[in-house]
Amino acid sequence: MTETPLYEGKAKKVFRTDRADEYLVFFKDDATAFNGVKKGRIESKGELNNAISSAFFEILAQAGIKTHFLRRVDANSMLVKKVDIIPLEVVTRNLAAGSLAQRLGWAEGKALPSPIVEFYYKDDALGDPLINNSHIAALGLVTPRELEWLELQALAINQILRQFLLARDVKLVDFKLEFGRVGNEIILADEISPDTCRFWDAQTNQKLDKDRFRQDLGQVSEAYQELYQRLLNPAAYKARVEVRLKPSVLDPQGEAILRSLKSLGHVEFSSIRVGKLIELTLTGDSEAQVKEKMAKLADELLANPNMENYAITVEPKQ
Ligand code: ADP
Ligand code: AIR
Ligand code: ASP
Repeated sequence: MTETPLYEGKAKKVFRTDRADEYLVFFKDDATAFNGVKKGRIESKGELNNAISSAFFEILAQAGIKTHFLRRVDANSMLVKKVDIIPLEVVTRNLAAGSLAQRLGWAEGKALPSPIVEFYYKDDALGDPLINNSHIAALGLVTPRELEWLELQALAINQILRQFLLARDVKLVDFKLEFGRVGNEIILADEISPDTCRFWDAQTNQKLDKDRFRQDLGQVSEAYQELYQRLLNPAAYKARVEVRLKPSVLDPQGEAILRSLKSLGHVEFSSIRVGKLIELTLTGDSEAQVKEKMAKLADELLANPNMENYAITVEPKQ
């Protein structure tokens, strides 16, 4: 590793490593807002954002999302795959806040009927302007197909993070992603942290992100710390396993009920299947991890794979 960074940005430094295809990313305590107009420092932010981003990248990788994250190296640094960053900031929103609330005159916290994905041109000199498909095509940043994929990827990531956070009593209000090219693939890069997301306490709407710095709300470092603590807590999930006989298997229990129904005069019933519903509450790391565990248990214990099919649903326990 060389001492001089290859690049120093507002929140991170990027270093070359011994390997041509890997970078070391160092998270700084420096904070800026409003395109660098407001400057400051947030105590321990570098360490916290490194830890928080690492945790999110791991959760996403478990759920099948390709990311640049390789491993956390020390308190402030992570090793990543080197990518060519696509100069697009992909913002996904679940609740109105920040620039969206301002642009459309919506109250902060207004629920959106479905998530909104926006694209901003990543260009500090221009102040990262909001752009649409036509601008993106004219700028030649990605192909229309790639743009569609980026939007779907952002929505998939939203689902994964939202569930994961809700299970830890945090609302994911909105977040910004950056993607990069490596070979002929596009993967998720940069960071996912309170610098790049809005997180609110699910009960009180208390802000646990950089808005505390932007709006001078105080307790900034404490909020980042609180968010990190919540990520570390194992969360509670409710799992439902519905077990049904395979269509080809006879269902004597069902047949008996059908006969009784008919003998009582309910001639309108013509078919029946009897199954079982198993509901369990358990702690886990993420919805994906819990689902995987339940599938394994269903195969081994809860269902008879020769005769029965099963369906698993997992949701955060509220
Ligand atoms: P900014 O450049 O906006 O001030 P940072 O201070 O966060 O942002 O600097 C980190 C820079 O590294 C960003 O420009 C980001 O796009 C870039 N970057 C993030 N991940 C990678 C990666 N895997 N490969 C190459 N560049 C990356
Ligand atoms: N964001 C956008 N540019 C830089 C960052 N960090 C993030 C914000 C917020 C979301 O994108 O942190 O989570 C939307 O920001 P805004 O300002 O457009 O409302
Ligand atoms: N990251 C941008 C900046 O540093 C925008 C923001 O977070 O408000 O100015």
